[in-house]
Amino acid sequence: SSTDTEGVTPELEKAGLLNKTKIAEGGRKLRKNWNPSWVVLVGNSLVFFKDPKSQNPDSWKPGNSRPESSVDLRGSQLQWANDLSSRKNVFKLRTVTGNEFLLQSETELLIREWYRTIQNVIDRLDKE
Ligand code: I3S
Repeated sequence: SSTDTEGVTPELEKAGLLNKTKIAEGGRKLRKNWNPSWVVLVGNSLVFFKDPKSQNPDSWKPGNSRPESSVDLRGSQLQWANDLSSRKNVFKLRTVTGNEFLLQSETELLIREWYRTIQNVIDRLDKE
């Protein structure tokens, strides 16, 4: 918005509702717990919100809403992971710190767009 100081607030790339479960923490396997999550891709981070009130594109802005967690995409890896779930349209995101998440949508086009957009950010960071 016009009140942002230029260069301080990173660019919002994408936001939307996906199903999410964390399956590993620091390389240690976790029990799955699927939940809907409002996912926001901003700058170099993927930010997760669970509060339904957070489900609008402004929620990522500093001070507007408290994220459940956030992931630094630098050095992260994406792969399709239909072998890791009975659900369709699933991919796995693995961070450099060994945290692993599955993200899923009932809508194939939507999950493909998320995959492509996140991969583009990872590729851009790899080149820096
Ligand atoms: O990969 P898994 O272990 O078959 O994943 C399923 C289980 O985690 C299940 O929970 P409990 O077995 O802890 O009750 C979940 O409810 C399922 O959603 C998991 O499988 P899917 O295929 O939905 O990712």
